Amino acid sequence: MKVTFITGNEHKVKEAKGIFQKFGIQLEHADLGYPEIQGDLIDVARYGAKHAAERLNQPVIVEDAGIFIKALEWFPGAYSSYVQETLGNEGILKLMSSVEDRYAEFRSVIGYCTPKGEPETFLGAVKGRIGHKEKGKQGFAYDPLFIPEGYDKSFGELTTEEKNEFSHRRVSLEKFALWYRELQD
Ligand code: ITT
Ligand code: NA
Repeated sequence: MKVTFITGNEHKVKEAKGIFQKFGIQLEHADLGYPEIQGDLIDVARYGAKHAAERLNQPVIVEDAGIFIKALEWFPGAYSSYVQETLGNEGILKLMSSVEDRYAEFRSVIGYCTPKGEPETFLGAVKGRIGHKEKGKQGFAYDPLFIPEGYDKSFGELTTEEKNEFSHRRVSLEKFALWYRELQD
């Protein structure tokens, strides 16, 4: 069983490979780029999957993800990629400097589509909090800031394998994988 993941983010590819291994799915990667419309993660994943499947003329998955911080009215959310490149983690920590409620969650939406079909989406989330400083050098982007619920370590201090046990991406990809396996039978 194979699936093609359209993404420009190598960290996502590495994590997805590890997760799919458990489900007997072989991952192929293509970095085509696809238009990202304005909207929530589900809108972006649906539109991107449909567009990429038509363009490649084969079934594909795409992912739209982000970090949602409660005290910042769920910012940066769908703007996570842009905010990471501009404000960065230092900027987020500044915005949060006098904020007591540190609650945040990562969300991931996988969009799957065939060339002539309608897109399906699969949502995963993981709850946690924003630390008071960056911790760890593993993972990527917001990982050193995010401390999952029930842990003292940030995602930046976990190996890919450890993060893959329960991350937002694990949940969304696992939902997809279970559905996809049924489809192949
Ligand atoms: P593609 O769209 O090409 O897949 P991207 O990096 O632009 O790659 P998104 O549009 O889904 O991905 O942007 C989500 C951003 O949210 C991403 O760039 C990171 O800054 C952040 N993010 C998502 N998942 C993350 C994770 O597991 N750890 C840390 N940051 C994450
Ligand atoms: Na993107």
